[in-house]
Amino acid sequence: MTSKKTEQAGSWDIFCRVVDNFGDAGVTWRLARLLVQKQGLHVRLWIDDLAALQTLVPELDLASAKQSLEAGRLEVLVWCDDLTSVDFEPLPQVVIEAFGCDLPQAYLQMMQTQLQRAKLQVKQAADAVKPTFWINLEYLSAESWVVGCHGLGSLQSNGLTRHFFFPGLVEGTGGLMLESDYEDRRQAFQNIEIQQAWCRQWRLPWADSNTLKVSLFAYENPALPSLIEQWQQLNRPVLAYLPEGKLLAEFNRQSSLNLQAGESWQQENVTLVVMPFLPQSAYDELLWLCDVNFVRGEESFVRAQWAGKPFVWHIYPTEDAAHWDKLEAFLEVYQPPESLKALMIQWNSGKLQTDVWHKVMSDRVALEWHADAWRQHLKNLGELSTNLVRFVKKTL
Ligand code: TRH
Repeated sequence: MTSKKTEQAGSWDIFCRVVDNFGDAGVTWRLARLLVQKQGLHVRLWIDDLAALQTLVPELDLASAKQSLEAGRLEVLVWCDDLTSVDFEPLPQVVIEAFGCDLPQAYLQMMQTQLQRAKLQVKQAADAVKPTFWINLEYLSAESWVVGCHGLGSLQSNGLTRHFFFPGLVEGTGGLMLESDYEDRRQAFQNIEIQQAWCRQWRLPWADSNTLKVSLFAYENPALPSLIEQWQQLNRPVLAYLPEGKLLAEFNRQSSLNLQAGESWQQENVTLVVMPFLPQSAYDELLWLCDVNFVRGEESFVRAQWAGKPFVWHIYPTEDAAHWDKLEAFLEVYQPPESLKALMIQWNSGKLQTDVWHKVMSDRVALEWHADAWRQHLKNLGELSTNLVRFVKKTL
């Protein structure tokens, strides 16, 4: 007979509140799948905005508050406000609170009761109840204080300990997430026929290496017209893939157009193709296809780094302007060639100098080399889901 304790082993909960956009859902979804597929765990992902996740994972059913995937090893549950209707039992081995999203009170109370029971049973160690291990998964930041805080435990007033786990770009952090088959997929995608088939599947034009291909995922940015003007000064075709969303809305406003997915806009050598928002599982291919990738937030920023291609990061802007410190910290560890550094800073400030793209293009070989070397560096940090499981085992 399976005891409750055996059922608990190897099962993790992840809680996610979507603040806005797709980063919170994107990170927790990727983590849930990695914990299932790479670490062999059972995972329940509790998310308060199923629609945000469904944009990334179209196979999810918006009408279903509880659905099962990966042969039952991954459950997606809607985290609703009325927690009395939700059954959390049994508590898992580990709970991940994503980005300080505040675990439900009822859940914390159960953890507290479980801890008290565990303390009473401590003498019969062999079959004692093991308290759920509580981790707060933090946002990615390259700031130097992160290394000092990664892995720390903080004793709460209710007697529970909350552990802080930081993804990161340097030694002493949790690293970044990466699927086991990523490198094989990336290599296979070098094949032109595979690229063309992928483009056909998503109804996107394919272009040969004479065309500069760019993916354009960013927040609203007044610098877009200037970027397009600078592309028009190049003596080669430019094809930009612009996903539906904030930057497209800005482009439509600026140009008094109403471009939709599937439509394109052309002026001189520059073509903008509006693409539907891809499922998360198809987004890497877009990054591999392009010569330069504009990315934003956290998740696409990480994927662009793994892609090993030059990229321009539009950082998530915060009201207190703390994002500038974070951008500076990233540039400090990433150490890109000066031209790319200038472009990233100018793109984030919404104003480009007239020759910034030309300078980037002149440094193209150095930029490609740098992006590839950085990818190798990231690999050496170890993969986040593996580091996370190791951290739990070590701390327990
Ligand atoms: O959507 P974002 O702006 O998310 C942001 C950040 O995560 C930010 O740190 C956080 O505080 C804020 O949300 C609340 O950008 P991000 O993080 O890149 O997430 C986008 C996700 O969408 C990522 O998983 C990649 C994916 N994506 C697709 O799946 N298909 C697409 O076509 C595109 C363009 C992106």
